Amino acid sequence: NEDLKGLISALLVPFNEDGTVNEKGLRQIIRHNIEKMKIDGLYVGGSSGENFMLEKETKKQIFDIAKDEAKDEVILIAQVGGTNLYEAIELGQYATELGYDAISAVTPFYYKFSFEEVKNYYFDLVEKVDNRLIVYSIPALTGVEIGVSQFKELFENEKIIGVKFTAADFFLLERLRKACPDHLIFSGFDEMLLPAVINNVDGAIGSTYNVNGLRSRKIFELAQAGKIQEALAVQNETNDLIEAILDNGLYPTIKQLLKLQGCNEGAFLSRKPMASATQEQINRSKEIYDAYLK
Ligand code: SI3
Repeated sequence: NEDLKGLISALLVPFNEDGTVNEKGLRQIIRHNIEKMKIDGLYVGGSSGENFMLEKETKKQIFDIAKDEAKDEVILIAQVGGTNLYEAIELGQYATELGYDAISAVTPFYYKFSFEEVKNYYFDLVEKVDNRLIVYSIPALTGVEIGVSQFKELFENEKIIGVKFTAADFFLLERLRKACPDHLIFSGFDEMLLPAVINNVDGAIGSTYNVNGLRSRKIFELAQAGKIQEALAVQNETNDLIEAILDNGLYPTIKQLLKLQGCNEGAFLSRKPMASATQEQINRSKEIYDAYLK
């Protein structure tokens, strides 16, 4: 699974006023990620893609566009999960036929599923989809915590090859890395990339790599080379940016920053009920761009 390692942008999706996908803008963001941010891959259909507000056909449309635009230039991972197993299977089969390198699925949320139910969801999914799967663990949003022994149980299925680990629990990350040296671990919090790389993650998947990919790669490479203080200096700069983004509204601000970086075709709105950037947020985004990205 070496081919999946690297720095992967969780793809942002621009929407039109009526909630449809702004296809031209999306294609620009994909090209921008590949050509300017020099990322190794795209994670399509994640939180950053506002995926959990979309209907199945729109999710498929986004998988189509990303594959058509990126072709085989970078790693493509399709996030197909949610609370509907049958939809996840259909989307997983769809993305696999399109040629996606792997699928990923969030732990089912909302209902308080037992670990047995979560495990069955993943095993049912990979039984029906001829592809590798990366578990998407994000306990702060799903409420689903998975411990080391449970990850090991999931990894007993050879098609479940790793996890996108979006948590600030570095004790768990260290234990998991030691217990599962042959499985892929992707860091999920961009502001904690350095400590994750020190813990030997195989890659990182995140929203801010869409606009801050070059700096983030420096963190990765410096840390892997053991230059921790230099890496920390770049993480400090990065976190000034990420803190400003989070204070101003995560996805609306990243969309405005993408516009300022040249992806400016059509509307860059959010999918309702998520609010789009207000004029104040747009103005602040320009200040953030000037301060940290120019
Ligand atoms: O699309 C995705 O699934 C992600 O981008 C997940 C990723 O872990 C991001 N988490 C969320 C909730 O957006 C992070 O990249 C996050 O945006 C960043 O670290 C800022 O907190």
